[in-house]
Amino acid sequence: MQSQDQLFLICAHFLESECIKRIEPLTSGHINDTYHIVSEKDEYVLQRLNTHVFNNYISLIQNKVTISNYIKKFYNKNGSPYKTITVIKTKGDSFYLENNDSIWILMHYIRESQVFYKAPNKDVVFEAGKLYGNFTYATTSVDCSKISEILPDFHSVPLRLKQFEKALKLASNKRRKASQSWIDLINNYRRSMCELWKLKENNTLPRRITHNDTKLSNILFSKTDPVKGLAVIDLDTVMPGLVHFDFGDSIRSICSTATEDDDNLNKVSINLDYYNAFCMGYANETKNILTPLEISYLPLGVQTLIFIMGLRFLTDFLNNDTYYKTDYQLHNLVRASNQFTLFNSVIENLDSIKTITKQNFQL
Ligand code: GN1
Ligand code: MG
Repeated sequence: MQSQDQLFLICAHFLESECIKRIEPLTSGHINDTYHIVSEKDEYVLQRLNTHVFNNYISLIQNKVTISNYIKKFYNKNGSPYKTITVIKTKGDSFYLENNDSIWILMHYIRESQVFYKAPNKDVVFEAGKLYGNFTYATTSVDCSKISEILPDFHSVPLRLKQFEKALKLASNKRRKASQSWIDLINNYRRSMCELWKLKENNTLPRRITHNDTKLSNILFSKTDPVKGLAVIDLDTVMPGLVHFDFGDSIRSICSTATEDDDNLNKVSINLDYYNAFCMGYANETKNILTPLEISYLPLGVQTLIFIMGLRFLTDFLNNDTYYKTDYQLHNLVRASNQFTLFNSVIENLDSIKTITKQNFQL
């Protein structure tokens, strides 16, 4: 955590002539350090990028600027009700390099907004479906070769399995034993969960611009009208990918009956009413652009993305928590258990999930 004095100095590189009134940490992210800045004129989000995770930070910032500018133009042209992020420059660059090791970026804060960590009702879920569907819609014509793959193979199950196996070999007995039931689950599904990645690798499914972190709290909703979505934020992981990554990750986050950190596994399951509402909103925006083949694999996307997150949290637990920020010793194991419980619930409800998907996309 940076001192207030240090943060004031960093802000001055972006906002030379503005008097900063308040700086407060925003603590929900697992990777970067984020702050809410209030000046005499406006409000901002200041972020210190985690350069261990994002070592290709120049490309990350370029992706952010390219995609947000593209979306802004698209929204203006089409009279969209939505907004997007705006990256603010220092005198020269879109970032500030501090002491040759910390990379800082500043964005406008979208005012009168709020985020949800757990969906409060179906209307919010429908709206979330519309916003993430609209992200895919608005970026359909972006040339994927202009956007860098800043975290190569980010959603590759084969890569995540390799990382998991390495961690398993090096893990302490205690952590390995505590993970045992999930290790068995991983081994049962390891083959079937590689299928989506194969479809990507052999170009059976089209490459699109994907957000790659489509959790509920990456959508801003209006403070005064909570069922009105304002903007999709956190464009850190925008890359070329499969639409299934974004659809699956949304369902993982938005249609679970519990948050990702909940340690009461009895509370964790897939909410089918929410699944229906999300599909409805999502299909509204995307049904003219997604191909029937893409639509037919959406349920596999749901299973795969939940599996990946369980795997990544468990791997980090086995590695003694080196990647995600944690608040207590078993935090990553709790998160992994939560995700694998959700995964089992999706498997149990797979027939209904397939039917609801077909109905909404009119297959
Ligand atoms: C991380 O840092 P944050 O909270 O935006 C992670 C995502 C996970 C998410 C789980 C680069 O995102 O992949 O889905 O945590 N980002 C990275 O909440 O690993
Ligand atoms: Mg993120």
